[in-house]
Amino acid sequence: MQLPSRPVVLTGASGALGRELARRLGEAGWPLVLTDIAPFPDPVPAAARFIAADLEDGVAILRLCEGAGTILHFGGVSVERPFEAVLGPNIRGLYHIYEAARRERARVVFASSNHVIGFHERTTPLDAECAYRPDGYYGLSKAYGELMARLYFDKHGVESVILRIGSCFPEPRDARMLATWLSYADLVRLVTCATLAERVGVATIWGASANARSFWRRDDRAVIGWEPKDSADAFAPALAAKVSDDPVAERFQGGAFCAIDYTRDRG
Ligand code: 15L
Repeated sequence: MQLPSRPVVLTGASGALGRELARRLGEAGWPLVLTDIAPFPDPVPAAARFIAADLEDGVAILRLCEGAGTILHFGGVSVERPFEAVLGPNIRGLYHIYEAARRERARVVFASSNHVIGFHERTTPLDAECAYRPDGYYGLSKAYGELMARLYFDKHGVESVILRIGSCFPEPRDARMLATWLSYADLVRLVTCATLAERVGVATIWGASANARSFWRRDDRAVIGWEPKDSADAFAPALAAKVSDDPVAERFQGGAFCAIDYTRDRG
């Protein structure tokens, strides 16, 4: 595998996806700078180092990004939380990441989420340039991140690959994930292509494997030369009937996140 010529910072390294990326890219010999507010629970790969940092500490983020060519931004709050809990890591923290990218002329690979469009109905197929319909404060913070990517490209030429991740787990867990699942192996290939592609501008890509039931269609994957190799389809016999008893969760693409604190008339 081709190696990045400059160090690659990975935020959120101690989270589930961060650990997978650290392991797989570390095995390939990538020059990684791993960071997280939580300790890194695994052995640090040979060509990597781990630096604990809080995304809210702008000086620490600038320091650990020194010399970086790419920032894989997987840090921050990754599920629905109250506004005040999302604000620091996902809004101020994201600003620190983009300021570091601007200073280093680095590319950002941003772990966005399907929750930026969660309130679209499951029956509506979406292209990447569809309207934002965030399904909570978490999804809203990711939409802010996607717009931050636009701002920093238009104003400063900072390139971003926005990964609108569906459900990235070892295996799909329910009927919804037959549409939204992204395998770990497809994620690693996606991040690899996003890092190594020549020129990307701002590219937005649905982070889902090749699932026949997908809600998502056109995106910018050709820009980075990525195609998923895995699929949730083989899990359909086991999972097709695994649905919740909440009509709001079942109606919208964001699933259970849509139903959290939902006070609109359901009638
Ligand atoms: C996400 O953005 C979350 O980080 C993850 O925990 C899943 O809930 C996923 O979305 C999903 O929509 O399944």
